[in-house]
Amino acid sequence: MLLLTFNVSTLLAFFLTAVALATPLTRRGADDDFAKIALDNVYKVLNGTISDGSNHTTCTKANLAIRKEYGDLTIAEKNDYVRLVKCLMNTTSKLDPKSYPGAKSRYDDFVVVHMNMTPSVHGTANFLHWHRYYIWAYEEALRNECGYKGYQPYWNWGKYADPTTSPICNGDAHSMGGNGESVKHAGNNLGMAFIKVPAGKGGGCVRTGPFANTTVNVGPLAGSMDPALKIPNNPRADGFGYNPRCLRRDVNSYFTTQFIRPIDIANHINSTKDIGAFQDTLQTDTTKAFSLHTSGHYTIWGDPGGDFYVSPGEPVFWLHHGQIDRHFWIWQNQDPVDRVRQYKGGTLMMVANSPAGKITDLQELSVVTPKGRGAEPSKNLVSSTAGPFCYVYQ
Ligand SMILES: *[C@@H]1O[C@H](CO)[C@@H](O)[C@H](O)[C@H]1NC(C)=O
Ligand SMILES: *[C@@H]1O[C@H](CO)[C@@H](O)[C@H](O)[C@H]1NC(C)=O
Ligand SMILES: *[C@@H]1O[C@H](CO)[C@@H](O)[C@H](O)[C@H]1NC(C)=O
Ligand SMILES: *[C@@H]1O[C@H](CO)[C@@H](O)[C@H](O)[C@H]1NC(C)=O
Ligand SMILES: *[C@@H]1O[C@H](CO)[C@@H](O)[C@H](O)[C@H]1NC(C)=O
Ligand SMILES: [Cu+2]
Repeated sequence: MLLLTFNVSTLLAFFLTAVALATPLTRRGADDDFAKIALDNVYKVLNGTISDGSNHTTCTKANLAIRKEYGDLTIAEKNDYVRLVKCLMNTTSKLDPKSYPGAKSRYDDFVVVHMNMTPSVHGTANFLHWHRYYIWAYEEALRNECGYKGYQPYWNWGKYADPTTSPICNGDAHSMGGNGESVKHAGNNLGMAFIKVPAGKGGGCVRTGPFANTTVNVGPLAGSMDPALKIPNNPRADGFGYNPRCLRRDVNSYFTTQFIRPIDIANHINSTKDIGAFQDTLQTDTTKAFSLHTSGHYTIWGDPGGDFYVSPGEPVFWLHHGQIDRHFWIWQNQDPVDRVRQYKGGTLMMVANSPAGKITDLQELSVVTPKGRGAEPSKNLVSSTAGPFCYVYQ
C-alpha cells in the first residue's frame, strides 16, 4: 500500500501499531513509476494476493525493514549510519593475520571477502544474488556488531546530475565525505580504447566530511587511477599485504549526465523480461554506453573505488550496490510471479561456457557470514522478503 497523504488517524495507527510503511518518493522520472509498481507487488506477495514462489511466513508488513535513499535520511539517521560504518572500520578483523596482514578491521574483512570472490561473483549467474547477500551481511554487521538501528541506505544515481553537490558526496558533516582534493591527473579509458573518460576535479585524498583522511589498508589489485599519482603498490601480489594510504576519489558527473539518468534507469528496467539479458546489460559496457553498474562505480572512482576487486574499501560502494540491488528488486517485482525465481548464467567471470549456475548453488561469505547464517543457496536469496531477508526499498 502506498500512503499518498497522511491524516491524523493514519499517523496514529502508524505509531500505535509501529508498522513502518514505505512512503512514496517525489516523482522524478519513469524509474519512480517502476519503483511504485514493485513496492505494490511486494505488498501483494506479502498478503498472499500473488506468489513469487518463496515462503514468506516469517516476513510480514509488521517486521519489514525499509531501505531509504541516502538523501531521504534525516540528519540523525545519516549521522548514525556514518558513525557505525566508522565503528566497523575500528573493530578488529577476524581474519588470520598471516594470510591477510593488511586486514586490520572488520570493515577490511568485507573488502578481503570481495577480493577473494571477485571472479566467481561478477558476470555470473549469482552476481545479483551474491551481492544481495553481501550487502545484507554488511547491514547485519553494522546492526549486530556496532549497534546500528537503521538499514542500509542506497544512492539513486539518477537523482543527482552533479554528485559532487549531492548529500552523499558534498563533503558536509552528514555526507559520506567529499570529493578528493583537486590534483592534476589523467583520465582513463576503462579498457575501452575508443572512449577516453576525462579526469574529474578530484583525484586526491578525501579531506572533507566524516571520511576525511580515512586510511585504506588492503590493495590495490586492479587500480584504474593515473599512474602519475604514484598510489603505492601493495607489498604482496595478491593485494592482501598492509598498504596504508589515503582514501582517494574523483567524483565526477561524466556518467551521471549520460548513462545513469532517470531515463537510462527506467529504460533498462523496461528493456527485458529475461534475467540473463538483464544482468548482462547491467554489467556490460558497449561502444555506445557504459553500463549502469560501471557508471555508478566510476562516478566515485578513485582508490580503491575504481578497483574492481578492492572497491568495497570505498564507503560509497555500499550505497551504489544498494542501488544495484534495488534496481534488481524493481525489475524482479514488475512481475514477481515470473521474474523472482529466474536464474541464468555461468559460474566464472570472463570464462565463456563456464558451467551453468544453478539456483541451488551455495553463496558463501566466509568471515563476514552473518551470525546464525551459513552458505545460502541462491533460491533463498531471490526474494527480498524471504530466506534471510525481510526488506523493501522506498
Ligand atoms: C494486498 O495488497 C495489495 C497491495 O497493497 C492491496 O491492493 C490488496 O487490497 C491487498 N489484499 C488483501 C487481501 O489484503
Ligand atoms: C514456510 O515456513 C514456515 C516457517 O519456517 C514453515 O512452518 C512452513 O511449513 C513453510 N511453508 C511451506 C509451504 O513450505
Ligand atoms: C580504534 O580507534 C582507536 C582510537 O582512535 C585506536 O587506538 C585503535 O587502534 C582503533 N582500532 C582499530 C581496530 O582500528
Ligand atoms: C587530514 O590530513 C591533513 C594532512 O595531514 C591535515 O592537514 C588535516 O587537518 C586532516 N583533516 C582531518 C579532518 O583530520
Ligand atoms: C516499456 O516498454 C514498452 C514496450 O516494450 C513500451 O510500450 C512502454 O511504453 C515502456 N514503458 C516505459 C515507461 O518506458
Ligand atoms: Cu562486486
